[in-house]
Parts: sequence; C-alpha cells; structure tokens
Amino acid sequence: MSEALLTDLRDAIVNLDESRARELASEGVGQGVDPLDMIQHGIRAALDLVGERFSAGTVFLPELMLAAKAADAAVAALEPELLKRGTRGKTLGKVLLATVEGDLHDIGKNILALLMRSAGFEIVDIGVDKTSEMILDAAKKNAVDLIGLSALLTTTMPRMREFIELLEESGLRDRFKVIVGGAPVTQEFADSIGADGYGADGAAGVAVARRSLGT
Ligand code: B12
Repeated sequence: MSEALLTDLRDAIVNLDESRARELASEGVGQGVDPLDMIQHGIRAALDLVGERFSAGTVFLPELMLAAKAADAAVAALEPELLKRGTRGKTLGKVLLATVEGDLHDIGKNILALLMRSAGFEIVDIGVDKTSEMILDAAKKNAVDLIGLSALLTTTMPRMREFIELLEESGLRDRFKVIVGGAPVTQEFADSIGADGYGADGAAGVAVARRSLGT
C-alpha cells in the first residue's frame, strides 16, 4: 500500500532512522510507488515536520542534522529509478545550480538536480554557500543556459536579488536565464527581484526551466 509506505517513510525520517529510510525508499521503488510522491509526501513532509519541531524548540540541531542524513539516504535510494525514468540522449540545455552565500541547505537543490538530469538537462552543481561572483564565474566558464539558485533561509534570500543585480551590472542579464526556489521563496519574491522563474518543488523547477528556455 503506497499510503502506508509514504507514512512509514515520513516516520522513519522523523525518527532519524537512516537505514529504515533508505530501506523504505527502496521498497517503494520495488512496489512501483512514484518516486516523486515519496519525495513530496515522504521526505519533504518529514523534514517540514522536523523543521516545525525545531522552531517549536522540541528538537535541536543534532536532530535536524540526523533527519537531513536520513533524507539524503532516502533520496540516494530513489536516484537510480529517477534516472532510469528519464529521457536519454537528448539535452534540453545546460544548467548551473547553487545554494547562495551563507546557506548550507542542499537537499532540495540536490533533488532538483536529479529531476533535471532525469528530464534531460546537463547539470553543473557547484554546491552550497556560493557568492554571486562564484556563481557568475562558474556560469561563464561552463557556458550554461540557465542558472538555478536555492535559498532556505530568509536571511539568505537577498543574495538572489544581489546576483541578478550583478548580472545587470556586468551587462550579462540577457545571457543567462535565472530561476529561484527553496522553501521561503515565493513567486511574488521571484517577480520582485526580476527572476525569470520560480518553482515550488523539483517538478515545478523542471517545468519552469523548460519554459524559460523554450524547450
Ligand atoms: C534539513 C535542514 C537543515 C540541515 C540542512 C542539511 C542539508 N544538507 O541541506 C542543517 C541541519 C544543516 C540545517 C542547518 C540550519 N538550519 Co535548517 N532546516 C532544515 C529543514 C528541516 C529541511 C530543509 C529541507 O531539506 N527540506 C526538504 C527539501 C526537499 O525541500 P526544499 O529545500 O524546500 O526544496 C524543494 C523546493 O523548495 C524546491 N527548490 C529548492 N531549491 C530550489 C531551487 C530552484 C531554482 C527551484 C526552481 C526549486 C528549488 O525544490 C525542492 C525539491 O522539491 C528546514 C525546514 C523546512 N521546512 O524547510 C530547516 C530550516 C530551513 N532551517 C532553519 C535554520 C534556522 C537553520 C540554522 C540557522 C540552524 C542553526 N541554529 O544553526 C542552520 C543554518 C545553516 C546554514 N548556514 O545554512 C530554519 C530557517 C528559518 C528561517 N526563517 O530562515 C528552518 C525553516 C527550520 C525552522 N522551521 O526553523 N538545516
């Protein structure tokens, strides 16, 4: 039963049980449960719950880190299936992904990278805590078509606006499409900073990237 599996997967992450999370994600693949459902209703739902408990002061940083490890293990177990489902031999464009300066959150960005790869994009993932200058350098060096920026902290969201300002100052605003995302980011915020697109989750990120590049 996929409902039961999704609940068990969520509980395994909430209970910080890395090996159970990995096992359930694999079992889900074996049972034909949609990996996107497992990401959205198992993994992300669990991390939202852990985040709420962290805000409420009932769990602390070590638990947050263990939950992240369990989530990473579950995502890794889904990776082969997601890539298998993907389009092969077709490149939709080259995409640079980064989490902005001051921000170490990368689970969502890594999921986006996986879904984009599976959809047929070539991904250059430069990791977390990247300054605007580092992102622009990498975009130029790799000649990407689109840049996807992730932020999970309200305090790091302004780095996205600064990146677009840097593109404008460098005369490169028309050279690269920019899409943004991460839990605190909204369509309204994306519009306010002049981004080309926003995606609320990985699947929406793929769709908005395709739309931005007209593929
Ligand atoms: C796991 C986690 C951590 C882990 C991160 C591990 C890692 N490798 O990523 C650790 C323990 C390191 C951590 C640290 C901290 N965290 Co933290 N963390 C979380 C938590 C619980 C889950 C985040 C997550 O992975 N979600 C699951 C993924 C799948 O969702 P997602 O990231 O939103 O990504 C999806 C979409 O947003 C979208 N997307 C994401 N990026 C992009 C990009 C583009 C271009 C597009 C189109 C789409 C897109 O697609 C993704 C897939 O569907 C959140 C709570 C929450 N509800 O978000 C808090 C949370 C983000 N953390 C928080 C805080 C406060 C911190 C710390 C400051 C804690 C501390 N006191 O040290 C530090 C900051 C470290 C730093 N400098 O970055 C707060 C932020 C509050 C705020 N107002 O900003 C939150 C909201 C918890 C809370 N409720 O208080 N954290």
